[in-house]
Amino acid sequence: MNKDIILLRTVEVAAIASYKYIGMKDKNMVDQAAVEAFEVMLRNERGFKLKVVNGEGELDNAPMLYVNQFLGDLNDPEVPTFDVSVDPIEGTNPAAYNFAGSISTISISRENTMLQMPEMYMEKFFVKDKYSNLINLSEGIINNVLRLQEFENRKDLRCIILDKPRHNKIIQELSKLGVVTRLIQDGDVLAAIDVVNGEADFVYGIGGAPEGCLMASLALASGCKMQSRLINYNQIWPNEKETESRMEKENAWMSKHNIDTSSILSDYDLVSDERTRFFAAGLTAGGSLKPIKYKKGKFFVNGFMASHGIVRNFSSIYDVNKVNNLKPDIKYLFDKYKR
Ligand code: VTB
Repeated sequence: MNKDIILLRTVEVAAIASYKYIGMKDKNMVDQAAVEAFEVMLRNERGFKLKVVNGEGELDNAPMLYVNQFLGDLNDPEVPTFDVSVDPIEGTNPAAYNFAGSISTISISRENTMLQMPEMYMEKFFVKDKYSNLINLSEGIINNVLRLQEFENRKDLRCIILDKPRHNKIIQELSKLGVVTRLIQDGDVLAAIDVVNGEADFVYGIGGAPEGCLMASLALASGCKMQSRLINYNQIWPNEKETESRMEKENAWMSKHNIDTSSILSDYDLVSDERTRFFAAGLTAGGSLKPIKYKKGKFFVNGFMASHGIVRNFSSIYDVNKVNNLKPDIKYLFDKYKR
């Protein structure tokens, strides 16, 4: 079967599996259900191999979807391998507390084209396709916004930004410039999907670096644009116990890759493959992706896919009885994660 459909189905089923734990205040349970769904859905697939480049962490602390794990067709040396960035649940907090923002997502690209990102913060600027040639993050976000406003000849651009204390000042500045901000608690990958779907003009803010690869794939696959810059832990959390040890790891990663916190990274620096593909499904979702609904034996899930400049939004219906008859792997997950 076509790997695009397989991956789309995988994120949809991962979202359905973790639906069991929505609102139960337990981030790990939500995540584990989705992680198992990925493993089960991909283990028997033939014709391609996936190598986890950005996943749940290193093998020591992540038993599944760990960095360098291979999934898919492990027995046939002839099949092509793809690099993968995967976040079984991006936004475990919104899922655990049942507010908008969580999705299940994966992106793939040709082997050895994805940068393995450090566990680190990243300043990200993701703009709609029309602005692709207009941005330059090295000039700072305000100068970029002024340029976009001039280009549009209006001030009320629509921006999505994480509502974190670290963004208080910039949120004020953007508002003063006349930008209409939408504040989200979590989930900047979903926010980028909203830009692709035309619900906002740009996403700006400091979030996770590994998710940066997913957003880079989305930008390349949809014709949008992303620029980013790594941010040291002490810039966000100067006084934490782990600040020093995290900084050591961050700095080691950066010197190994000849990147520092002034390097502006384009989407292509993170994923050097124009043919990268991006997949997502809404769990608690929000914005342009609807949350999962369950009614009378059917799951209603919003899926999303971007590749080669083609953007697709799906409304998928999983009839539990029919699927159970036809797909033993999904039946196993439906039974185990029945709510
Ligand atoms: C979160 C999350 C984002 O980055 O903000 C996280 O909601 C890091 O920020 O979607 P905190 O440490 O302040 O939570 C993301 O996961 C991804 O960029």
